[in-house]
Amino acid sequence: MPDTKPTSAAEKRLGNARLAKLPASVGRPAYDRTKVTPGIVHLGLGAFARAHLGVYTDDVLAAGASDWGIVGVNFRSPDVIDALKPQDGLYTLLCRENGDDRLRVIGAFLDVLNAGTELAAVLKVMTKPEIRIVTITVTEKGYCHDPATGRLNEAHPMVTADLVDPMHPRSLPGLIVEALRLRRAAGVPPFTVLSCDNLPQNGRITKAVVTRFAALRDADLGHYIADSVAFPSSMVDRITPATKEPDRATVIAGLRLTDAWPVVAEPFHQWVIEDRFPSGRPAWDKVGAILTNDVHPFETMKLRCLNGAHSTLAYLSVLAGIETVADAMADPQLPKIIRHLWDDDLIPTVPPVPGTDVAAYTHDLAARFRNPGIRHLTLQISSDGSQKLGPRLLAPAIERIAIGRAPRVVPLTVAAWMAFLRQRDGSGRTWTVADPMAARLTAIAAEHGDDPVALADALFAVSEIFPAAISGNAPFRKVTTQHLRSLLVRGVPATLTAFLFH
Ligand code: CS2
Repeated sequence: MPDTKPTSAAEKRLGNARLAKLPASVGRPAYDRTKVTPGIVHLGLGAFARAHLGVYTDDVLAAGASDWGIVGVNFRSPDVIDALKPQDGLYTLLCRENGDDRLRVIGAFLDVLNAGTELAAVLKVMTKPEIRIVTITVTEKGYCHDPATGRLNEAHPMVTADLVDPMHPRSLPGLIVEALRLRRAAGVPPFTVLSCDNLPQNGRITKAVVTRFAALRDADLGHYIADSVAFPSSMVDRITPATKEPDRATVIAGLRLTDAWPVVAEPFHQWVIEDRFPSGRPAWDKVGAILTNDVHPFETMKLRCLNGAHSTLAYLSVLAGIETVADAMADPQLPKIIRHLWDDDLIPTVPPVPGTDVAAYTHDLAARFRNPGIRHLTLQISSDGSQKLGPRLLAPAIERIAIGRAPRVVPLTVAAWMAFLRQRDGSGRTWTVADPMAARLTAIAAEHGDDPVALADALFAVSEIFPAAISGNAPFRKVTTQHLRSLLVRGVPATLTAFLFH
């Protein structure tokens, strides 16, 4: 939220003391918060974790498990800490569907800390025996990995800095390793590390970056972590657009109190978790989560069908001046493109998913994308394409290519992403690329400007994004370059018309 300035003393602020006086229509913690003790440290206090992990855990606490409260830790931005600390960690979930707004105050976060300014306190809490799980939502780029290989990027500036000064970590792997080292030194068993980010086999990637960082720091510590720490994978899902000022106004009107940073989400939520928690876990399965031995089919379905469609809609929409996913779904052509993406490129790559018909799942996704109550900005989803394209779209494209089937829509998405990197369209509209590789990618786009062949060639050469199976595939490159030329010369609607009537 841009506007988290301290509220005036006269303003009534959400907090423990005011919970009992909330209007009857507002949901609230159905348990005594003073009796709850922390069992989880959560890293990354973005809106998603508060609308997902926070809500599932609030339900668990309401069911009576009082030893699974959460301590929330943010890495850099102090804004969310400044917003939630004066509210005793409380915030409101605004759940929206078709004009139906429901408000619920979530109590699962008992405290919030800033790893940048309160590192000693963060490490102290992470070392306590009662903390049995560390959950993570830091987005794809927070793992400091190389998206093309899933391994630690050892040249990442935060990784190199943390290796020089490992007791004052700033990166995710650095912080987890230091906390595990301190626990070991104190004779405290390790916590389980649960990634809740949109990465394929997110537990395996987390284990890879954490153990590699530990090994670079100290080989023995690397072996200890590899052998004794569990890194289950999980698939997470809930569409959670960034909170905007009108959302906050709706919440304040409903609460008759100020909430500096509520979160907005759709009603749908899903969580599939690999059930590997040597030190125990909350009964998330009793409140709707699926605990399983194998997350892979679920995560493949979600990451490809939901997130892949999101990214496709995002790049084409930003180029076409369409602001939200719901608006994109009202476009005459974009929903047809997404249907082709699902039917031709993605659904055939999804393994059988227990209890789920994947085609029906995509029809439900289309309905979720149309939800008019959710103003999910296409520019928000366009961020971090260098991290997102691989797992969402290039991986299924590679699988299709391997069995001799040319992906149809993925080259169009890649072309749209390439055009998007120019940060402008033909009519003078501009936008900003947000991506950890933005400087390099936008420099390439600026250098090769309006020459689609040179632009595509230069971008396909970025091996951190494009594995050889894509960049070395002549038909994929050719079709992508044709789409790129069309997008630059004719624009989005004419390109989509040509695509659909081809
Ligand atoms: C989106 C996701 O911003 C994005 O890249 O695709 O945040 C998406 O909304 C969530 O994964 C839904 O569960």
